[in-house]
Amino acid sequence: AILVGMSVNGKRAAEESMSELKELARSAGVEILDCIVQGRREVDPRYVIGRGKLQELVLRSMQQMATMIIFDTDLSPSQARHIGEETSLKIVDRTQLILDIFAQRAQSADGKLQVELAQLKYLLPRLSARDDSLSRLTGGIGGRGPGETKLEIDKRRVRDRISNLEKKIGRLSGERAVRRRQRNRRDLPVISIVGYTNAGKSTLLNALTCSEVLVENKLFATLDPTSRRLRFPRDREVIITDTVGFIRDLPKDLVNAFRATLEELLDADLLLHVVDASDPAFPEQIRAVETILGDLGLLSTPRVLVFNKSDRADAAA
Ligand SMILES: Nc1nc2c(ncn2[C@@H]2O[C@H](COP(=O)(O)OP(=O)(O)OP(=O)(O)O)[C@@H](O)[C@H]2O)c(=O)[nH]1
Ligand SMILES: [Mg+2]
Repeated sequence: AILVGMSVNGKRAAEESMSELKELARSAGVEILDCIVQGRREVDPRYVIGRGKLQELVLRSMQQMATMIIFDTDLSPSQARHIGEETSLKIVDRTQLILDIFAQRAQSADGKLQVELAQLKYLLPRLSARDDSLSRLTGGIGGRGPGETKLEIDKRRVRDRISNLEKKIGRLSGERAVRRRQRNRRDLPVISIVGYTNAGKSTLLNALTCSEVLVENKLFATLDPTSRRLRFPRDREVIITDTVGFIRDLPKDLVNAFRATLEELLDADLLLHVVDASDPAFPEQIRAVETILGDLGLLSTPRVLVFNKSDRADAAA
């Protein structure tokens, strides 16, 4: 794939964003052939990077045998369509890439349901955008039923599946609430580990509780929350929970889909916010995590910042 970024907010921001996109691509198992950051005063409404630049990009992709272009911005349904029409390459945006990683990682039944819901929600408006001219043509007849087009059927199927998934996830969140209440009755304090993806949350859980949950140098290694008991020397016991990592501009459908698992955080008596101190972008990452915590209504929970990877922090500075 060729990665394409835009620097509308200055060069530094674009470069940091591009290095994160590289990490995302790597985590998704995509081979990166080239990275391009284009300086533009504003986003081209139709082709994002401008038509001339896009044609240049198509040439370059042929030389490098790339089959995919990954945009570091989110493409509107119509931009994706226009760019797709102009090239014969697979066009992927940042949200799609994140959804793809989640889909590859989802292990548990719960995780799979939640990812599928987010993917379908992303897909739905894109089905209708492509269908634009078609629905205008067929709409006038006022016919449904036998005259229904394939795309309309597809759309209806997707919608049915979405409401089906939402019901299942709703039940799930009910079950989790019951489980949490039982746990709370046992009156053990709950500590939740939160933080930017790849900051070292699972590593911390393992270190504190001598467990062996999956640790990987990839983004979004953890999707499903894991709880462990931690006994302090003087017989005090707490429950400690590892959660899915956050990222800047986390797709909203994904946050909503993962609400069931993120609700676990509501019970936390203390949040450990793990920070990768060796990443030059860590201040932005702290802010991104705090924004998401705010969206989840968690800013009143006591929080401790944990600066991790301090062993590498000096090398980075
Ligand atoms: N150098 C260094 N590496 C660390 C440290 N802590 C964790 N890592 C590495 O950082 C990578 C990510 O660690 P994880 O524990 O999987 O991170 P996470 O926050 O759980 O990540 P996600 O679940 O993907 O969001 C792994 O390769 C760890 O070995 C540390 O203190 N120093
Ligand atoms: Mg993890």
